[in-house]
Amino acid sequence: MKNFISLHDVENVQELVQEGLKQKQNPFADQKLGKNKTIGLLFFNPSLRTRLSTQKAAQNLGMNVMIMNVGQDSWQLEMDDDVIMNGDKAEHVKEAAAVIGSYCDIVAVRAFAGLQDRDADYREIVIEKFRQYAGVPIVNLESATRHPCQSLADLITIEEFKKTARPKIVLTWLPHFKPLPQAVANSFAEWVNMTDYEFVITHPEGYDLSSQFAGNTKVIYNQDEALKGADFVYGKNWSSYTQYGQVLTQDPSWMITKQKMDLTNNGLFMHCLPVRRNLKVTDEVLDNQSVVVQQAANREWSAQAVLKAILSGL
Ligand code: SN0
Repeated sequence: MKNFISLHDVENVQELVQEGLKQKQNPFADQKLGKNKTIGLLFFNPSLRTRLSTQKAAQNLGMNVMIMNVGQDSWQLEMDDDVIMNGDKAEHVKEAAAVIGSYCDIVAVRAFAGLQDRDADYREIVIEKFRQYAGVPIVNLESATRHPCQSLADLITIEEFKKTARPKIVLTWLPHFKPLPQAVANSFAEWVNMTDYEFVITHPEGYDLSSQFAGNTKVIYNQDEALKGADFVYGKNWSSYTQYGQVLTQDPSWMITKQKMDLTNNGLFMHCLPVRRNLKVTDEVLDNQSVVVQQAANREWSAQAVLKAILSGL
């Protein structure tokens, strides 16, 4: 694999899921693969799981790891071309990405959506600039529109916990007071649509995801209706795509409760984390009917499968 920016970089999703499960069984089998290879992890935004799981995965493969919080530890980077750099950004991404790339065999980047300008976000300016100028493979650690490392871990988790060959998966919008990116929901929809699982999306009116990601997925605006018979309830808040970046409602009736889970087929709650308790989902569900910790643990194996695939092609 050359880069891991989106699903489109993956030749065979099921093979990558199986590779993740294989790495989990035997984490140090490929320790020689990454010897004397260096990965740089660049964070334009906060991270807990992504940072630690990717570092751990790289170390399991024998790699050296360098981590930088861009803009805090380093100079702030200018992304636009043809600008007079007389503001707060001291360095252009052209030089920064090329220099970082000269120290690294793989560069991994986290850069969330700004949620101000839909066109700019959906053009994926930051990760595309790194792809253009770093000169080495790029891994997406959540970009403006996607979070593929998360989606791979999600499919690994579903593979582990599914009780039938074709489980019913419901992606449900959850309430939140802050505008959050669509990236996790976009990616989840994109990846689940690569499987033959039954898949339904539910959200209030005005929260339709871009058709680029939702494809032909059935959308049900009544959450109770959508949850019926679900084996997995994948919760996430996102801000509006159509009224870009807006919080259109905070309707608390969309929070996942025990009563909501009672509509499912003894379903399991999933969430990428961080999750705000009793705003998006109740304590009761999170403590008794969820696999969020197992899902987060699988981020290590998802990252390891991805890094192994890239290292194998170097
Ligand atoms: C991010 C998001 O994309 O929704 C990262 C998820 C992996 N989540 C948040 O920013 C949550 C922030 C909050 O205040 O709840």
